[in-house]
This record gives sequence, structure tokens and C-alpha cells, in this order.
Amino acid sequence: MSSRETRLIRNLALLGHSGSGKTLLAEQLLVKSGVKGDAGSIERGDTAADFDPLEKQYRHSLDSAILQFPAGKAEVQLIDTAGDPDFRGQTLAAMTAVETAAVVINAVNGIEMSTRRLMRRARQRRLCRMIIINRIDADEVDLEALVREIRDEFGPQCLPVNLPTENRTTVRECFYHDDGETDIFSLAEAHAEIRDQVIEVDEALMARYLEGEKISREELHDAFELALREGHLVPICFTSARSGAGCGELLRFIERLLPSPLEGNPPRFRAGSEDRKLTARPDPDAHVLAHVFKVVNDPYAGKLSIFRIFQGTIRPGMQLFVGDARKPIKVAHLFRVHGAEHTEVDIGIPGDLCALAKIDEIHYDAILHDNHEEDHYYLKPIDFPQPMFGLAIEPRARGQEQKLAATLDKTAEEDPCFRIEHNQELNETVIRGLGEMHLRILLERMQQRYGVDVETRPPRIAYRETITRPAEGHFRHKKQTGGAGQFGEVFLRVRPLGRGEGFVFRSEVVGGVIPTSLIPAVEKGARQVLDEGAIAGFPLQDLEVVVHDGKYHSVDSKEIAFVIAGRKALLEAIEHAGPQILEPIVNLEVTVADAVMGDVTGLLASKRARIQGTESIRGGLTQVSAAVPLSAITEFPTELKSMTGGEGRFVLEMSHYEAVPAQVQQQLVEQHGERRGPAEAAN
Ligand SMILES: Nc1nc2c(ncn2[C@@H]2O[C@H](COP(=O)(O)OP(=O)(O)OP(=O)(O)O)[C@@H](O)[C@H]2O)c(=O)[nH]1
Ligand SMILES: [Mg+2]
Repeated sequence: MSSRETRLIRNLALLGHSGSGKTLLAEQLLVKSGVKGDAGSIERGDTAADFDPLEKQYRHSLDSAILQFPAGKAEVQLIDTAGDPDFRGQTLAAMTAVETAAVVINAVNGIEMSTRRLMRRARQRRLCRMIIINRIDADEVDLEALVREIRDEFGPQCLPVNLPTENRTTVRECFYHDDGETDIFSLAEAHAEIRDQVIEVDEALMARYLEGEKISREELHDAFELALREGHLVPICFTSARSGAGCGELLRFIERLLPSPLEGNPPRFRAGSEDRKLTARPDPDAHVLAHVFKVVNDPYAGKLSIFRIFQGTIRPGMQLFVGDARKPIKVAHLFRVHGAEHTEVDIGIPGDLCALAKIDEIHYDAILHDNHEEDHYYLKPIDFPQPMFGLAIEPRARGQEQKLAATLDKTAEEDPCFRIEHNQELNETVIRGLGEMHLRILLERMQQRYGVDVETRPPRIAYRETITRPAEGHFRHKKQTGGAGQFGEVFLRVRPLGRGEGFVFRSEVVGGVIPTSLIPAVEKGARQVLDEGAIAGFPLQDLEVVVHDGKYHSVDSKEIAFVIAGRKALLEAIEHAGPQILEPIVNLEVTVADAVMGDVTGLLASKRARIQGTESIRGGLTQVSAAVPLSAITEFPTELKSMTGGEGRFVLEMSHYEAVPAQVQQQLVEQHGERRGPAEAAN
């Protein structure tokens, strides 16, 4: 029997703006827990979490990394995430594996863009949240002001559980203690505030407390967990990942007061098409239910799938199903991951983060289970940002196409915000990510790991076509070729639908003027137009097609006749329905030095951008957010680079589709005509 116990596990993700000190803080926790003798440094590139060569080179985390260490009697599984918004795919995925989101704030910079985003995401996923104010060693930081700002921004439930003291070289706990000197605030007041906040969640306890009764440590602990779970408390800790101040105390806090998998909010599973909601039970004897939150492809060790066990026990030798697959996979070896290393283990219990190696069938977001009752389970999906920044790529050397394709697939397995698109017609492969840096790093990694070199260029824009008003269309297809002829006649009408509603096809044909068996042929013809576009060769969307009349001939009416009639009738209808070309609009977030902010907003304004806000973040940087047509920013990465001396950064995500200006539409229609050539155009 293994001595692992779910109640002793503490799973937490370190989240926060890039540079807030997450990776260095993780180092300090490893040192304080005795796992490591000395803390590694970002500059030397010897931290446990940033083990990838590119992470060392860029001095930033690019992937999430799992670290394991003891905290007193507890066993911590910590996920150090990348703060960079380009790499938020894995960061968001890590949130599904933990009870607690620990959001790290750089005391020097204060609340930053990602701080807000991550606090919001963690709340949406019902995680217990805590805030770590790091870099308390820095000169000229106003920690009292920062705590007030945090409370203004995230609510009065954000309360310190310890306070810096002795000139910020250490901290003093204030949930269990009520006296002692501190550098900021009064310890007695901080103690009263957090006690009241915690006890408030339990009415009976509150009543006894007000009566002056003594509340036991266990009762306080349980109320603390409840307050965390309900979002009624967001504890704040202070640390310096540089000097180590507050890090030992953080470790003790993790042990004593952060939730175990038995205490956090249980994750919401769903099942089947009817979207039944289910709650996992962290019971070692229940059916196995585990969720794959991370996939890593090591060029030597192969594919590693890392999952969180929510219920049941996994042991080597047992069989597991992946999603609704009938064929089971065999658990040959079970691993636990620590930084770059993985160690074989003989058991995985509820709450554990474990890994399986070299199993092709497993993919990100898969559910592993051991009973067909759980075939159709899935975890409430994460709302990932839709990657919109694209690059068309091809291998630099001939003959590397296969290798490139395989490498791209591996990359897509690891990163939920990376997409590969193939445009058959143009024979073009386009990769999409959240920003230029995102794709640049992924391509560099492909080069380093697999020796695949690529050339890149801007891709074609994914325009769409739609209609703006209802119209009628009609076509009679009649052809006599030798023996049997072809005959089919279709009357239909079209109507615009709301943006994003897609395509609806209905039949209102009565009296069998077109036999029911041939209606699908009409739909097939209509769908051809949908794919090919009607005016400029782009897919059509947001319209309803209703076929309502027609004629058929008992001998000559074959499927093909109605496919053709359906297609041509729809083309005619669209011609009268005010066809319109739509273009993707993206939300762009640019971070630049204050000094060049004016130039950048000017540049964006010249690109049909709507500036939505500018916000000065500390450290001399400004963030500009804007909605801008994707087609207008093809040159933006290069322009931004020259404007900012390479320091400017941006990310973008899909917002919505909008009509293109009239002259752009005309150009696109003309280009399409030229591409098709006069012969085809006349067809
Ligand atoms: N003075 C001081 N420097 C710190 C502290 N914590 C981190 N740093 C420094 O800040 C820089 C960034 O630290 P990281 O730990 O890489 O930050 P991160 O949050 O992991 O950043 P990403 O991986 O990009 O998300 C490094 O140069 C650290 O040495 C601290 O408490 N005090
Ligand atoms: Mg880091």
C-alpha cells in the first residue's frame, strides 16, 4: 500500500504577468522544502521549471512545468505557468488540474493586464484564489497602497494572511496570530479583519464567536476552506523570490490552509449530448476519471500525456479507455513529473498529477476512465482565445514536406492555441497562433528539436461571403445527351441570418413537385455554393435557403439534375440578395514604451483600427487595445518592430466578422474573376 493520501495533496498553479517572479518563487519553495540545496537563477538558466533550451535563452517560461515537493506533511504539486499572453494556451489548461490559483503580482509593477485576466479566469473556473505579492525586497515599493489597489480592483475579500516585517526581510502570520511588529498596517487589525471575514461564512460559528466562545483551530481551518471555496476570501501573501523572505511561510500556508482535492470546488464534468452535469468524487474506490491537461512531445522520450486524476485509482497493469474509444489502452508504466524529469510510480490517487508515455491515442482534453459508463464524459471546456495571427509556411528544403507535417502535428498536440490549416486550392499551409512571438518560438523549437527549417510569408485572409436581403432564385436544368436526358427545376428563396448563425437549409415543397428523395440533391447543390462562394470565392455564411417549388420528370430526373439546379438557383438568388464580403476583425493588444505610444496609435488608426483603450502600466509601458481588420495588419509586425526597436509586443484574438468597405469588395470580386479566367467565369 502506498502512503499517499488525497487529503495531503495540495495542487496549485502559479499564475501571473510575465516577469512577476513565478519561476524564481518556485525555486525558493523547492529550497525551503529541502528538494533543492540552492535556488537556481533565471539569468544562469538553471531553474527546475524553465528547463527547455528556449526558456533559458529567452529567460521566460514558455510552457507550464510541474514541480513536486513536500510542505510539512503535505505533498505539493505546483504548476509554474508562462505569464506571456502568447503562451496562455497551456496556462489556461493548467487551471483545470488544480484547486488553487495563486496569482503572483510584482510589487514594483502592481496590477498588470494579465493579473486581471487571470483573476477573472480563475473565478470563472471556480478555483480557490490567492494573491502573492512578490519582490517585496525592491526599494521604493508602497505595499500598503498596493494592497488597497488590489482590494479596489478585486474586492474587499482580498486580505493579507501575513504582513512583511523586519524591514521586509521576513513576514508574520496574521490569521492565527494577533500581535507583533510589522512594516505595514497593524497586525492586530489585519488579524481581526481576516478572522471576521472567514468566520462570516459560517452563521453558526459566527453566532458562537460573537458570544465570545473560543473557536478551535480545526473549526477555523474548515471555515477558511469554505471561505476560499466560495470566493469569500482571497488571501494575500508577501514574498521575495530573490531574498527568500516569506517563502518558508508561504510553504507553511500551503500546507495548513490551502485546500486539498477533498476541499476545493469539485470540477464539473458533463456527459453525452444532453449535457448532463456531473461532479467527480475524489474517492479512490470509485471508477477512474482523469483529464489530460498537457501533452509533451520529447524528441527522445516520445509523447508524454499528463493528466489529473479526479476519482478512482490508477495502477500499472490496468486498462483504461480514452474517451468513447472501444479499445482500451494498457497502463504499462505510470509516471510523476518534476520539471524535466519523470519518475515511475506504482499508484495514482484522486488529486494526483500523473503521466503516461508513448500512447498515441491520448490527446489534450481526453478523459481517461476504466468503465464504459464514463464513455461520454468530458470536462467543461476552456474558452481558449481563437488564434488569428497566421503565417503561411513551407519547408526551406525540398523533400521535407512530410517531416514538416509530422512536426506541426506534434506542436498542435502540445499547444491548444496553435492551429494548422491547409488550403487545398492554393496548396498553402497556414499556421495560426496568438501573436508573432508565439509562432516564432514554436518555429524555432521545431528547428531545434526536429531540424525542420521553414520559410514564412503572410497568409491569405479568411474572408467570408454573406447576403443582406431576402431574394428568390430559380433554375431549370435540361439536357439531352443521346439516350436519357437530365431534367430538374428548382425554385428557392434566401434570407440573411444573424452573424454567426451559419447555414440553414429547409424544404417547403408540397405535393411532391420535387420528390422527397431528391431534396438532399438540391441541398447538395446549395452546399457547393456555400463552399465555393458566390461572388469572390469565399465560403458563404449566415443565410437560410428554403426550396419551395420545382418540377421533376419521372424518367430524366436524376440526382445530378437537382444538384445542378439547386446550385444555379442559389447563385441566382444570391445575385439579387445584396451579396457582401465579410472580413475577420481581431482584438489586438499592443504593449509598447510610453514614448512611442502616439506613433503606434497613429499607425493603427491608419489601418482602419478602432482604438478601444490605452492604459499605462508601470515600468514605462503602455498597453493599447484596438479592434482592427486582420487584413490591415499584415505588415504590422515589421512596422512595430522598426517603430519600437524590437521592443514592442502584441497579441491578437478573433473578435467577429464585419462587412468590408465597398471598394475592397469590388477589388476582391475582380481578383476572383481574374483567378478563374474568362472561360470559367462564363460558366
Ligand atoms: N529583486 C527581485 N527580483 C525578482 C524577484 N522575483 C523574480 N525576480 C527577477 O525577475 C525576473 C523574472 O523572474 P521569473 O521568475 O522568470 O518571472 P516569471 O513570472 O516566471 O516570468 P514568465 O516566466 O515570463 O512568466 C528574473 O530576473 C528574476 O530574477 C524578487 O522577488 N525580487
Ligand atoms: Mg516563469
